[in-house]
Amino acid sequence: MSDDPSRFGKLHPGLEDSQAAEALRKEAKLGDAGWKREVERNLALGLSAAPSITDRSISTFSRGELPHFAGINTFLKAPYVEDVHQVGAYDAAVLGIPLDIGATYRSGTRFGPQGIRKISALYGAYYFELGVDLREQMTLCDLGDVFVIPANIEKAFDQISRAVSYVFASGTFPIMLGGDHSIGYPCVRGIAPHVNGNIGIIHVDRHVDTQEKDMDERMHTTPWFHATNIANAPPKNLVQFGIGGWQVPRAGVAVSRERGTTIMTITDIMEMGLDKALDIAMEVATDGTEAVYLSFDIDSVDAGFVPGTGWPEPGGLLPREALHIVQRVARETDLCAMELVEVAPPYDVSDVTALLATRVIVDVLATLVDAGKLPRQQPTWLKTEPAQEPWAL
Ligand SMILES: [Mn+2]
Repeated sequence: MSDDPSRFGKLHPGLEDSQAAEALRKEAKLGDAGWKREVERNLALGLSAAPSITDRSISTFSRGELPHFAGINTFLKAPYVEDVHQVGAYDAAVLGIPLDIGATYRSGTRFGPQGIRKISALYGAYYFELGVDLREQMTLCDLGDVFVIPANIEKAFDQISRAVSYVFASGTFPIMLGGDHSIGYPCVRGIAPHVNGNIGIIHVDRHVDTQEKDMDERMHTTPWFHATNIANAPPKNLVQFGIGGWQVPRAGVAVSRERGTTIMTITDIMEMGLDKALDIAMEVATDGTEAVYLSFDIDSVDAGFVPGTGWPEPGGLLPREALHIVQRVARETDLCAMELVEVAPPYDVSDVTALLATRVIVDVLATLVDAGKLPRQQPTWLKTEPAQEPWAL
């Protein structure tokens, strides 16, 4: 951290309006109260350091961000909030949903939340490009994982909807770590009763996931059939972005056609350009809706970048395109929650899949802060009364 934020060196005249120059100006304005609080806490809980250590902000036991390789990892080393009743005190909350019995090929996403948390320790709270410091500008917690029922997907769905409903009704921005994509349906089911108006869904994926059943059950190939049966999550506001390849089942295509969901393939995106395609996608998801739900399947990215996933499909998005997509969605829509699904650590290599998943999430958070949407204000459409259980659908 610089000692004197008024000191600026000379920039190349051609770069004065660059993102990097703006990032330097933004960094100078960031405070460090959050960092100071963290150091104070680390020293109080973890003992002051050995006398030979000059930097007296270091503690004996690692209790905060540093060292990055140490510690018991929550997401981004955010505080673990064991008492779920306290979640409303935070602007955003991470909850793991370690469910993979909806997988129809490789399982392993039950370890997704752990895998994402583990590699998220690589990151601090500061994002240079947007000049955002999450530690200084918002509050984030990790609620741990939902108790899913590993031998019964419908009971697992009931648990997931109940968990998401509770967090959402508290006014906190929920971030769900999957888990396979079957969780998309119970997540939207948990949110829908708390939105006074319609929800649009932006679904970034290689697969449509719109068939009614797969092998006689609701699986990770079926979430949007069921989610768009919810009265205030209509199919006309479901946009499916990045679809293509040889793993799009015809049963799902027929449903998308009949219901009029909006599918945009990678070729569509290439031909019209990513920004134009995104303009259309956001127009579909926001048309007549109050809030937007972001479902990001990590397999939307080209299989070469995300080996740790259940149904890898070549020809998908580049990582930087994926980050551009979620940043624009976070900035330009009224995003109410997000899920990051299909990270399967047993198939991952050097944690690269989990690392990209982490990036997608922290880029959303940083953008929400940069756009003035976090810290959270109580949305006008939020209904905080408990949802009715059992769930109707
Ligand atoms: Mn997929």
